[in-house]
Amino acid sequence: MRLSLLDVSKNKKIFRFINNIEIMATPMPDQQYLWNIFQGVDKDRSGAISATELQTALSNGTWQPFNPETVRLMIGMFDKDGDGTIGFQEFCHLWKYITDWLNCFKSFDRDNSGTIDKAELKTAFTSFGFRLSDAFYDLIVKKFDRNVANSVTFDDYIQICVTLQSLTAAFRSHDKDMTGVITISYEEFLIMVVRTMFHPA
Ligand SMILES: [Ca+2]
Ligand SMILES: [Ca+2]
Ligand SMILES: [Ca+2]
Repeated sequence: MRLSLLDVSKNKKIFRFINNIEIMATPMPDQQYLWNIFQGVDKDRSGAISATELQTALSNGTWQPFNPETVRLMIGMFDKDGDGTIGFQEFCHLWKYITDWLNCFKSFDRDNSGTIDKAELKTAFTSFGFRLSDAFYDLIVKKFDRNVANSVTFDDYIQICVTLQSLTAAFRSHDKDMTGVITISYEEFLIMVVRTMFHPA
């Protein structure tokens, strides 16, 4: 199987993405402030935040529930002790992660519509170092256009960015000679997708 995603010069720029996020990164607020938020999210006062509690607390700017895939993705990333929930220390890192993503989202939502349209998405991804065709952006917006408004909401935006980053990293791990083209077997392809796309419930 032959896959071509990015050329060499584009590949090198992917890491700028992380730098961009750092530029926009907010300083960590004090523990008391975060503790108050944590207690507000922990509705059943169990001392930990479940996927349901996190989903309820988060808003994508519409009346629709926050994308459960994005919630699962974030719990998977920040549940360091692996108990399936988010404890307070884990929450502090998660809170910062969400805030940084929100700042990133807002900075690319040029018309302040609360959603990212195709042109805004293209500007965002181009600044992250991706060079992708209009057909690709059409596909992404069509796939995530939940409100039939040709745009992407905050929760889906996180999922798109994180998934694309993971897939690009997986691609790069096969692209040893940095040509932007890889040759992989069917099973290697499946392994790449499963590792990237599927997260334990
Ligand atoms: Ca709880
Ligand atoms: Ca945990
Ligand atoms: Ca917008």
